[in-house]
Amino acid sequence: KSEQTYLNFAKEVLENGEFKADRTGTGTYSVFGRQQRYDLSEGFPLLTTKRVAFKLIKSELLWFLKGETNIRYLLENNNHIWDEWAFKNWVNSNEYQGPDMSDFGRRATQDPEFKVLYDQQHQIFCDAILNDDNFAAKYGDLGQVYGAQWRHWEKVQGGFIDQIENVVNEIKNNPTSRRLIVSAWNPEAVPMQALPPCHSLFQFYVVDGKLSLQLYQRSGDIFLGVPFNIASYALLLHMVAAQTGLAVGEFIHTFGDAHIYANHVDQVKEQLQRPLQALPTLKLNPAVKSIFDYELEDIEIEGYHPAKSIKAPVAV
Ligand code: UFP
Repeated sequence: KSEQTYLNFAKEVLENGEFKADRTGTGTYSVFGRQQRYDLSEGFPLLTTKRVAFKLIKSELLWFLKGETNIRYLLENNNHIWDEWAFKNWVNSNEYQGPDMSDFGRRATQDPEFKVLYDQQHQIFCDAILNDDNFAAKYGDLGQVYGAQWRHWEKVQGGFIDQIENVVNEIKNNPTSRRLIVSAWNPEAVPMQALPPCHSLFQFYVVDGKLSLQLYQRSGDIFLGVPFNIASYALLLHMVAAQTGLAVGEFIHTFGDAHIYANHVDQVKEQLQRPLQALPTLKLNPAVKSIFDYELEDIEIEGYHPAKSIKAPVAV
């Protein structure tokens, strides 16, 4: 049922989405203002109609929760989802001596000769981040991304706010609160950000011993981004529930601009044809006593038997 909720949403956007130009120049079918509810007691909402790389979701979420903003941790775990943002800072710096990498995202998908050059430079970049501390400090740090906003929000008068620690304590001590909010949206930072937070804000809710989480996502790429985002926040909800002694309730996914890129339409149609499998279950190590102490091996997904992945170009 959970997965059908996502598929129905994708189908509705294919049918009713308005064609809308977008920042990336790709074009999208888009709707504004939608909401899906996933009851986590039905199983863990990791799609089975295509393989979703849970390993990457896990290491990215732990990276956020550690308050890390340097991609080195991700690279150590073979996670390359944030590379482009850091790579861009390097190739735009005057220390960069290699071939011209301007507009590398688009050119790497369109020009096979350029792709070879890009892959080489990308490899050099990753090796340097992993092996050279100074290089990593200079070019691996993404600054104002989720890890910083969640764990050390900079106060105007100096000092920092740890929103995750605060919200976990509030859930324990004051579960009826209507102020259980973590915000990543900082209007002061937005003009400096290459990617202003897609997950602008989330709120927790406790009733009947169950914890629910609602996310407001300002912009969602339904085919590539959203399956990741659902699993990531469902995982966060499980972890916070485990650390506050609550059962899992619902993950409620609320959208601003929800869109299917024009070059994902065939892939979405293919996915809609596929049969559903039973959802997997999530196992968290019960010995972990703090939301900040989870490591990769403490988080496991069981009974995941997805159909094969479906390739699609990422809009950059
Ligand atoms: N996007 C997601 N989920 C994410 C993420 C990005 O769907 O977690 F980081 C997509 C939404 C949009 C693009 O297609 O990336 C961001 O572009 P913009 O800032 O123009 O909304």
